[in-house]
Amino acid sequence: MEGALTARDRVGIQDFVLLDSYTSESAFLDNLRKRFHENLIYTYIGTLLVSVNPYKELGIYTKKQMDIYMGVNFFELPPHIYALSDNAYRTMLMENNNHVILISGESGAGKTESSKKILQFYAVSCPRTSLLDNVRDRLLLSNPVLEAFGNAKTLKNDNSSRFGKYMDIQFDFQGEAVGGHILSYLLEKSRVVHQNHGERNFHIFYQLVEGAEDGLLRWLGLERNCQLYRYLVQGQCAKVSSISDKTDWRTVRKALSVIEISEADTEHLFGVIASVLHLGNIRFEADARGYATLNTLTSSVLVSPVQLLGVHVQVLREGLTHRKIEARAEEVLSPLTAEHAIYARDALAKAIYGRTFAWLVNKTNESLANKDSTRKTVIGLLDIYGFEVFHVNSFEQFCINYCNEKLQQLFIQLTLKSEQEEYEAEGIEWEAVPFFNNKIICDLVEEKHRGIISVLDEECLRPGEASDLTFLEKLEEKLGGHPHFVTHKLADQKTRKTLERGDFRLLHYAGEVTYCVVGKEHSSWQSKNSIVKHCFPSIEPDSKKRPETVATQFKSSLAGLTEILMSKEPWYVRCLKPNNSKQSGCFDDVLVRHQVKYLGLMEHLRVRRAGFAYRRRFEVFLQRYKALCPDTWPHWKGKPADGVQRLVIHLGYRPDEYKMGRTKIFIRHPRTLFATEDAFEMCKHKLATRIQAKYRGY
Ligand code: AOV
Ligand code: MG
Repeated sequence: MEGALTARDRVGIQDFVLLDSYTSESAFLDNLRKRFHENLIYTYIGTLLVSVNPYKELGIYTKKQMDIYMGVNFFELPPHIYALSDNAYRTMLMENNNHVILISGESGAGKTESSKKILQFYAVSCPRTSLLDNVRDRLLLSNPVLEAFGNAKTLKNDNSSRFGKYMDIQFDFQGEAVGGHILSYLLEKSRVVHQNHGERNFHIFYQLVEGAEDGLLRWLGLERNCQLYRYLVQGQCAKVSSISDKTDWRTVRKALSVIEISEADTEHLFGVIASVLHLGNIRFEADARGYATLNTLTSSVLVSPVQLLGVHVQVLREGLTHRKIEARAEEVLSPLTAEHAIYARDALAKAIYGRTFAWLVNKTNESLANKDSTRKTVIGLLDIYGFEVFHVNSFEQFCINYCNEKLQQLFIQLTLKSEQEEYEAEGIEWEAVPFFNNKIICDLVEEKHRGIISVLDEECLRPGEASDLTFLEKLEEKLGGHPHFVTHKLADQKTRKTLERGDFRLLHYAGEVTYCVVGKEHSSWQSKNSIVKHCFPSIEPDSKKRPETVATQFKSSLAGLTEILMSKEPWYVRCLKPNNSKQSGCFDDVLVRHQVKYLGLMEHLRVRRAGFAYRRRFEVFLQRYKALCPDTWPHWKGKPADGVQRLVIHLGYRPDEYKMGRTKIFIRHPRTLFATEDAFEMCKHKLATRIQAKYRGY
């Protein structure tokens, strides 16, 4: 019928690899947009999953949907996060190895939601023995707990992750989820004491004040009114329409008991949280010499934190108004000015909160730990804070965006670089696909002796002499010539956008960000406070070691993370944000095009399209499928490559479907492998029936 749309016209295609004009960005975008308006938020590029945040509930995450996707070949059903989860899971079982699902995208693109859907899929759909039901509940409920303490409303996202999270889900040989382990990365602690306009502190504070039972509030010395606490109102948006703090409080309470945090520990936990709120309300006055004192009114404010933290009132008073100086093996107390006392108070609040978060992650891990020592395979889930640019960007954004650079670098390494290098190494004819390698930006940040972090470290070792401005000067001196680095002096020449004196700008893979260095001294050192030591003796860092800056610690923890990720077989979910107003049904072409570009999706598609979806070493391939060909069964005596050749000819592979490399066979489409896998299953089944029949015959 003329004018009628075919299904393909209407809903687009579900794998970009099949797109006719696969090099055209506009065609790519058209397909995404078409699907988005049909509520089809998932599209593949081969086995990579592209997801566009729908900003509305779609009803595609039901138990029924999970069942549909469980155990079905990847390309037989419409694209779904469950299909990817299931594929990773079955490959893990089949090959008995570890996998990792890397979820990336900018702030608000849907990473955390994706990771929750994946976890739910594993916890709900995998085989189960009634024995371990509680493990699955704990896995699921670890989420609301860590989100309450580690997520907050920002301008980009009402539930923004303010820490990086890597979680291993452990499976036994039968494929049952039997345990988990969480690693957390750099929590944005500054939020505890300061929030920008339109942002909130961590959810838990509001949940506590809004949701806690009257008795608990009284015991904590709190009133049911967020407006009374300075740490809660700086962003002027204590209430958020999309969030119900009361309901969330109940969920968190239940979750805390499911992950077996005792009543006593829970009490202590809320005691610490409440004491942070009390600390925030402490005010200082200057005495005649300008030194900080606590006025009488404030002294009564000290009562609650003193009780809740279990420190002596004099210790807290001194801790807030004095600084300890070590002089000739002696400790001397030196008084602080009123202004510095505020820094001391805020540093204490941040440190307490940070340690509490670390404690909570530890507790959660104890509860998720699998005590059985048999070997497990794992699927790792990486959900970090996404790339973000605000009006004012500080040290925290610098760390977050650096983390995103590292993840992009890993993606490039694994999919674009090593993939192409492998074809070359294996002697497979290949036309190189050019791509932007962001290694240059990673180096700019982390390179030894000349990267930004290294300059920051140097400056931090010169207390007293160094300042924000000398730091900037050093950066200018060392990095002035770098194409991705701009300062005030250089701004005009490079981008023609002016910069404030105390700022520098990085040209990140995902866009330009201007960072403000003012106040960096206060965010770059680990605080060493005796009160914190007293409250959290077990997780206090070793004081004998040379102190490291937060940035250096973060750099090494990211290096550790990269190693973990590299040791596993990767799967990718690339999340896209359709608009900047958190709205459903609105697809902003310019915004999405920008993300498609910087995420390297076009390049990925080109490599995928021209390349091979599947590859295995000859030995491994032969070992698995040798029963399918009389020539190779039960043993192949010749070279493995020849055996594989014999095998695939017998299976009827077309010549354009596969290539023989030097050590591996490369298969173009997954469907070829699926057909082989199906044949293998049939063959196994037949063999088993034959053996059974023989057995019965005796
Ligand atoms: P993020 O994790 O990528 O941002 P989230 O996963 O928190 O982003 O998603 C932001 C919001 O978008 C969620 O709170 C949901 O309201 C909505 N959303 C995302 N994915 C879906 C989906 N599949 N279905 C329905 N709604 C969705 V950040 O942590 O800020 O980097 O740092
Ligand atoms: Mg998130």
